[in-house]
Amino acid sequence: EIPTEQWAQVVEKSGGPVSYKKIPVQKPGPDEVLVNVKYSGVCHTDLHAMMGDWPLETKLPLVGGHEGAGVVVAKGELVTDLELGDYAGIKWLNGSCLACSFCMQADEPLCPKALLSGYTVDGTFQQYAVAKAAHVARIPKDCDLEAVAPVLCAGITVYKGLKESGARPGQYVAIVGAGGGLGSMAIQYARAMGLNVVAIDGGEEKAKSCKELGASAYVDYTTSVGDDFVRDVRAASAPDGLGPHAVLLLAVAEKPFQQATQYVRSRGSVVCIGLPAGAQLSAPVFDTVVRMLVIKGSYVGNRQDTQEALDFYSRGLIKVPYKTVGLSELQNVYQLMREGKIVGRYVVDTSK
Ligand code: 8ID
Ligand code: ZN
Ligand code: ZN
Repeated sequence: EIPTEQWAQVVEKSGGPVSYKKIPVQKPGPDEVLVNVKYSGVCHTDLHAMMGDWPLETKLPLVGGHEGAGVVVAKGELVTDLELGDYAGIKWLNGSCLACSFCMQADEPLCPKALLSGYTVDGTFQQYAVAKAAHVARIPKDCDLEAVAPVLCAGITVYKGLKESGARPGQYVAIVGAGGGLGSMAIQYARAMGLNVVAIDGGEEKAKSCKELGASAYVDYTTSVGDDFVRDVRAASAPDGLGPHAVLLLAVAEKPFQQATQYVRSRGSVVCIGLPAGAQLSAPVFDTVVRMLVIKGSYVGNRQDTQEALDFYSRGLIKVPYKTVGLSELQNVYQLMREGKIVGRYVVDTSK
């Protein structure tokens, strides 16, 4: 009953657009599963991949997508811990060697042989996608596949980033890009982890959404600028006015990466997660030294982070707004994303 052909969105050349067409269904290798992807979230990374924004080449032609939630419909002979009919999630890290020193220490996103869904291997903007069984997310049967899809990249990534920030319950975290896909998730994970959230983004619609999701304050970067911006973020953070204990940078713009060290609290951490094309990071050495700042990157999550992030979802702690459209409408989603008009996440339904 697995068809030989299926609908997919294919990037034929760097810069796009995507074309909606029929392509063959792949067969899983010995250590792989074939997942009938029901829903896939649309991450800004998918737009970067189509545009060729980053100093890492994609495969071409490319099927993007890495927040795919679906059902296992075939598996290779070495796969013993997943059954046909199980719910599974295909995430950014499609596979890794499991033998290098990074994999051995549960840093598998750093594996030099990592396979990336929707980038170096075909991803989830198709009805049937292949992934290494070791890395697919085990999704509990009582989960709604549509709602859980954005957890598979956005959720895992921000949860890991919050852990990497070192912020502890009761402390303040500034989330930059809080109204977008990762940002909306970050507000909810931060709240569930007992943190106070200062949301930073632009516009009234995002302000409303951030507050509904649990941010205690919102700073609009389009109206609060320069020294005012630094003062406003600090005023909205801890009552002592000394700034947030951590900053999660999720925006797709360089400027906020330059600003964060100005308002973060002394001994605080700045965690870089967003990946604006060609951006540079710079910070004054003097402040970094005498205020003992930490500046670091955080990249998706490992298998344990994945299951923990899903567990927060299962416990009902993560309810992020999403809109669902047919897979055939993916190019329109990219257009809205480029214009910064998306509040929360778009999810595509692969059946239409
Ligand atoms: O593992 C990783 N590090 C990882 C994983 C997943 C995604 C990194 N990413 C990267 C993506 O490739 C992308 O570069 O994180 C970035 C954000 O992805 P997203 O959340 O999927 O993008 P979005 O939904 O478009 O949200 C971006 C938000 O940033 C705001 C926009 O208004 C939007 O809400 N923003 C911008 I653009 N400039 C801003 C500024 N100066 C800003 N918010 C505050 N200040
Ligand atoms: Zn992503
Ligand atoms: Zn490895």
